[in-house]
Amino acid sequence: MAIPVLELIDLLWGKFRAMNPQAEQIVDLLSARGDSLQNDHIAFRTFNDPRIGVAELAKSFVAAGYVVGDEYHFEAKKLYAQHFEHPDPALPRIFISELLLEKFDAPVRKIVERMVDQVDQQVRDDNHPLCIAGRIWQSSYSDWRQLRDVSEYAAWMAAHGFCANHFTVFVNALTSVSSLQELNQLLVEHGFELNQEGGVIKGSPEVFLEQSSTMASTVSVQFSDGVHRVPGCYYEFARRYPLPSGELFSGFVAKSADKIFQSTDSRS
Ligand code: OOG
Ligand code: NI
Repeated sequence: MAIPVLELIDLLWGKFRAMNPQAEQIVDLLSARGDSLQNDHIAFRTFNDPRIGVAELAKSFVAAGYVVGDEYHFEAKKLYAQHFEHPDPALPRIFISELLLEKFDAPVRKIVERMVDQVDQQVRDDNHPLCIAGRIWQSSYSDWRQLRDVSEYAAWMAAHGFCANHFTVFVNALTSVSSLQELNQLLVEHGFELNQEGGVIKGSPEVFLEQSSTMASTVSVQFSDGVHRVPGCYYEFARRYPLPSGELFSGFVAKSADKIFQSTDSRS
């Protein structure tokens, strides 16, 4: 029997919260204002190696009834992504991206291959889904730095592996703020640092989606050559607008997502 998807989401949330105290503080802040939070989506990252690619990560969600919604291309960041949605609107969307390894030179591919070769296919089954497996490889801080120079995304993967990269608050369901602007202002007043890339709010009502996110706070990671502080996870906020059909837009906007990825950029 596979882990029921709600249980899986709870487990993912528990790990995300432990790694990202910001999230807990933001939940507390909004709860104290009478809001209970709904998740718009949960995002995962991976490499396009067939052993661990988008399709592999999506397995536990597809088994639970999720279907592919749309796909997205990020030329400059060398990424490809798909989103998945469930017929039950109470379940969050799932956004999974993968780094296109063939677009990197041999030394970079070698570092990633050394990590992916450590993934034990034997321990993967319905009860041990890849999406929650954590960092199932040894990597060094020197690998991290080398990867960071060509792709912040690759470095993030080397440090953290498989976990929720971010959860996303569904802003439409909040009652204590009436816009994403108002939520952002509240967060800034409480000392949270927001991703400013391309403006705090990515998207607009015209593209039926507005998004903002915190900057990932740094966390200590045990690398094979010592403990180092690197960017961890972040929290995102999304407000959706109705399409001409009256239905809320359910997809993602590549131009906005491109900037949201930078919420885990290192700043030193
Ligand atoms: C994903 C960034 C894109 C969105 O909602 O557009 C995204 C990531 O940082 O892995 O989550
Ligand atoms: Ni997102």
